[in-house]
Amino acid sequence: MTGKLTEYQMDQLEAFIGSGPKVFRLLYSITRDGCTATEFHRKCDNQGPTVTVLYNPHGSVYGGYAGVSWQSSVGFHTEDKTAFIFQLMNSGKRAVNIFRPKDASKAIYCNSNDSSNFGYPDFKAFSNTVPLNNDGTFSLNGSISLGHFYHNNNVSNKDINNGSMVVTEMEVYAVFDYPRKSTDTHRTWRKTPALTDEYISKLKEELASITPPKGSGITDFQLLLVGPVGAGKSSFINTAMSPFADRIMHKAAVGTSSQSVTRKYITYPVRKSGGSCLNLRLCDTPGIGDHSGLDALNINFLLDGHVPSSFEFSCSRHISAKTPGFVHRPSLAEEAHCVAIVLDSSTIRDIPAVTMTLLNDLKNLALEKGIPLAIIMTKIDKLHEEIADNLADVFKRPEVKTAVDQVSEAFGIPPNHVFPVKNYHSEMETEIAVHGLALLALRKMLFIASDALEERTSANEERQEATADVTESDTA
Ligand SMILES: Nc1nc2c(ncn2[C@@H]2O[C@H](COP(=O)(O)OP(=O)(O)O)[C@@H](O)[C@H]2O)c(=O)[nH]1
Ligand SMILES: [Mg+2]
Repeated sequence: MTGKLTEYQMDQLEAFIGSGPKVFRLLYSITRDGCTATEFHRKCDNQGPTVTVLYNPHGSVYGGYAGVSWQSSVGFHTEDKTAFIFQLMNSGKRAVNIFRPKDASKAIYCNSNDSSNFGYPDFKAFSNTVPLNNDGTFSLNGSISLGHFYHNNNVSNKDINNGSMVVTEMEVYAVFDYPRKSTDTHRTWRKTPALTDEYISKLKEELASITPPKGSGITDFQLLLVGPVGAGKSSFINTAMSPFADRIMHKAAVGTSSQSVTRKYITYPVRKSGGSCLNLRLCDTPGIGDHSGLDALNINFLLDGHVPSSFEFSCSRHISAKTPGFVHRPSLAEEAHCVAIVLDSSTIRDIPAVTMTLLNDLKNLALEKGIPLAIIMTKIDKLHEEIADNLADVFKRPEVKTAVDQVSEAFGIPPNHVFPVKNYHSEMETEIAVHGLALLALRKMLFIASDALEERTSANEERQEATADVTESDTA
C-alpha cells in the first residue's frame, strides 16, 4: 500500500527537511493497521527519520517530522534540532507552514502509550487505543497546542486542525535520503498525439464515423455511467458533448460532491453542431451509495435494458416487471454495451466500503453478461495544481499514472481501460485539452464496446445455428 501523501506534498516536505532528495516509505496507517499505540510502536520504532501526517474530514493535512527514531519507553523528551511541525492544506486549500522548535531539547517525546508526540504538549496524535467511528473517521485523543516548545508563527491551532482532532487517516512514513524523482518520472507513460486543435478535429471526425458492428443489428452504442455521488458522471456527459457542440454543454444536471441531483436514469444523445447525432447514447444514473436505490438488483435491470429512460430511482422501491414502462423483452439495442465506472481521482482512497462492494458487484454482473468495463477518472485537476495549469501534459504526470494504476489494481481492470479526464466545472470557455481527454475516453469506450458487441453477436449467431441444427435433426 502506498500512502495518501501526494508527490507534490512530498516535494514540500523534502524542501522543509532541507537536506536533499528524499523517498517516503509508508510504515504505519491507522486505517490499515488500527489506531493503537502498540501498533504504532511495532511499525515505527527505530526506523530513523519519520514524518507523521494527519488528514481530516475538512480537507486539512498537517503533521510533524522527527529526525530521530520513535521509541517505546516510560516517557522522555529527546533532543531533535531537525524536527518540525507542519501544515500542508487547510480546509481543502494549500496552506503551507513550518513550525520549528523553540527548544530543540524538548522536540520529541517518546512514550509507549503515545503515538507521535512533538514537544508534549505542542502536538500529540493519540494515546492508547482509538476506536473507529461509524462514519469511518477516528476521533483522536491527542491535541495541537503550539507555542510551548515549538513556534506557532502566529497561526492559531484551529487554523491547522479546524478545531478538532477527528481524522480520516493518520500515516507515518520513514524518510530516506534518495532521489525520489528518477529521470523517467516525467516521461510520457501513455502515448497520444499532442492535444492540438487539429488532433481534436480528427478525433471528432473519427468518433462521428464509428458505428456498432453491422451484424449486431443496432444503430447506437449505449454507454452506461455509474459511480459514487459527486464523482462527475453528469459533468462528464456535458463535457463529452461539448466538443461536438463547440460550446460548454449543460444538458445533464450537475450537483455538488456530496449531493446527487441526478435521480433519474436518462440517456443522452450526442448532437453535432450541424444537428445530426453520433451513434451513441450516454446514460446517466444516480450516484451509488446515495440512498438512491441503485443497488445490485436495480443495476442488474439497468445492464439488461429493462429500465425505461427517465425512470426515477428511489430507495423505497425496486424495479420490477410491474414498474410502469418496464421493458419486458429488451433487445440488444436497449442493453448496456459498455459500463464506465466514474470515480473522483482525488478521493479514490476514500471510497466507502459499501460503495466499493456495490461497484464490485456491478463489475462482476457486467462481466458475466459480456459487457465490457472502463473507468473514467475525473477531477484530475485536483491531484496537483500543476496538472490543472497544464492539462495537456497529463500523460506525463506521475500522480495521474499512480492514480490510474491504483484504480486498475483495485478493480482488476487493465490500465488502458482507465481514462483520466477533467470535466468542465467552473470554466466559461472551452479548452482543447479538456475536449481531448474526454474524446480519447469516449473513443476507447466505443472500441471496447464494439469488440464486445462483435463477440456477443457471433456467440448469439452460434447459439441460433446450434438451435437450428437441433431443430433440423429433430424434424429429420
Ligand atoms: N474540479 C473538478 N470538479 C468537477 C469535475 N467534474 C465534476 N466536478 C464537480 O463535482 C461536482 C459533482 O459533479 P456531478 O457531475 O454532479 O457528479 P455526479 O453526481 O457523479 O453526477 C460538481 O460540483 C462538479 O462541478 C472535474 O473534473 N474537476
Ligand atoms: Mg449526476
